[in-house]
Amino acid sequence: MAEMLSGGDALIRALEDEGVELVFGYPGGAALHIYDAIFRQQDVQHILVRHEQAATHAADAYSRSTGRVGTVLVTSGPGATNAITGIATAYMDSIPMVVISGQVFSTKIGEDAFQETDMIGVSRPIVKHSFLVTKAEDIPKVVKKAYYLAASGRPGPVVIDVTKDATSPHEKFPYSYPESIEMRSYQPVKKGHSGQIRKAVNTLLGAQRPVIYIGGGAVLGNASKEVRELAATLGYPVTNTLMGLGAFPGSHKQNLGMLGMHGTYEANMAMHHADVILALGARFDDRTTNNVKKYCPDATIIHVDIDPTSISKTVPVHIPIVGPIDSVVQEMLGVLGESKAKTDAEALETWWERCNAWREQHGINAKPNHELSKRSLIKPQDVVKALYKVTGGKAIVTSDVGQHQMFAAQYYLFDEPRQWLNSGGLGTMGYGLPAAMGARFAHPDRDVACITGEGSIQMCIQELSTCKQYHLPVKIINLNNQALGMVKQWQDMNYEGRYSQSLYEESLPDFVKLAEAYGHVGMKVTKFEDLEAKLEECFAMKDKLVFMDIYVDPTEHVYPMLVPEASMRDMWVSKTERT
Ligand SMILES: Cc1ncc(C[n+]2csc(CCOP(=O)(O)OP(=O)(O)O)c2C)c(N)n1
Ligand SMILES: [Mg+2]
Repeated sequence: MAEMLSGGDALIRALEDEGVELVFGYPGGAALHIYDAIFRQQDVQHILVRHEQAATHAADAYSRSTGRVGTVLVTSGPGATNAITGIATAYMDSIPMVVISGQVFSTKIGEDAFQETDMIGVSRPIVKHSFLVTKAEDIPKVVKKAYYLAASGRPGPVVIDVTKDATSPHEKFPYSYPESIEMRSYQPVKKGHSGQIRKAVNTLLGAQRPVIYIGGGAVLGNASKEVRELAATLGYPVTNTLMGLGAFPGSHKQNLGMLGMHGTYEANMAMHHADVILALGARFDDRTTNNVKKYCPDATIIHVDIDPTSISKTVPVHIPIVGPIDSVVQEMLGVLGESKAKTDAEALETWWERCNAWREQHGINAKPNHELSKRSLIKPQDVVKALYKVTGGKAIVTSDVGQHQMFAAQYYLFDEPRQWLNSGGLGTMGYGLPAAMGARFAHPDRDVACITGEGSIQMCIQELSTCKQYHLPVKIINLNNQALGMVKQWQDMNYEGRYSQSLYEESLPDFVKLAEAYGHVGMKVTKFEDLEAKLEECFAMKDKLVFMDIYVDPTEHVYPMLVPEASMRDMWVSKTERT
């Protein structure tokens, strides 16, 4: 006979049956029956954060670093609205997540009850789907559907808003968890169109100046192995988006590096001059295309994506293929294996000569202006390079948003997918520290470093307390330029150096003391000579959270930088040189 459970107990049991190990959350009135159910069991562990935004980022990073669905639990009203930024962050980067929010009694909805917010309405544009649950017996089916929707097709966040009466301990129902779920109106594509795949392979084989352009979809779709095999088979240049870093190894000689706004010179030049572009799980976001009217004028574009609405959304595509990247690329490899035609070796050699010339001309390591560190202030680029060296390139790296983020993406070479965790689409300052927590929960044996800025870290700094409670020895690498550096860079370049609200005067906290106040270790670094040794010391403290406050050159800019509204070959490559 089925066990009789209350809605609160059923919710937690359903999470357990779904295989959920960790829930990041924060309690409150409307969610208290659920929290009582958590207290009475051992299987689902709840992590108490210090702000609901952090719960969403931690769950998001748990998901990004493992491929599993992250889970969040918050109360109604302010708990739910505090989670909104994290839901939007996950939505923009297609991260599978389930957010359970408490809601006022179903009888009170619409009465402006205490802590009532229309969570379904507020979150509507930033969720893949949402459910309002007012009856306990609906809980198991809704949970099953929510996890299926979050993880399948193009992944994304799903909200389950549960009224307090639906979780009442006084009303019980016979519990059973569905084994599978059928949704007639929702059928994600499982396989690409074979005719289109053959057409794409023929186009690829005929290419003279090809580029393989890899996006976050290749990471999310676990297609890294297939993508590597395809790149090896074809021998074509590869570029990754910010979200695609690690899907193809950063240190591989075929990798031209990241493309886009702060992409490498060689990647952006290769894209602009390409005659065939194979986009794999990349969505032609404006940070990677620049002006779409001037985008890659000679290219025939092949676009593989799980989401049909991503095709030709911003840039018209010639050969669309809707399907999972791993299976489509597998099929491409099969067609390539059987094909009598070969790649054009001569054309490819000429093309590689051009790509390599671009690399030598303005490539990321062509003229390291940060060599200057040795004589004066530490250059931020050098910090990332030193971090790469000290961690052997193996750390899971989270980041925030700003110059430090771009330096991290440019100089830490990610060889594995799910190693780089960052808010690409929404660009959420405050993501880095809670993301490091989520990653460390998922990977207790790995080094987790958060490359941040003194602006971003202050947006979720309270999580230092969560790190204390759960003994999370993450390493915070604060590139302290004493400014909202990226804002300041734009003001330098476009507003004649009028630093409107991008400086803090003398108000920054002493981060070393701050870390100590939370029970952690703080270290300040101001000299280049000390940098590597201090980083070694930091990572040697295996069981301690270390906050490294590293003073970097406040005048440094991130380059290359695409010239606004121009094509991909139009870049600033230094403060004074434009292509
Ligand atoms: C929540 C949020 N607010 C505002 C911005 C706009 N913004 C982008 S970068 C940046 C400055 C970041 O400063 P800091 O974290 O110190 O990094 P830096 O650029 O100095 O390395 C700002 C304000 C944002 N991305 N996110
Ligand atoms: Mg800063």
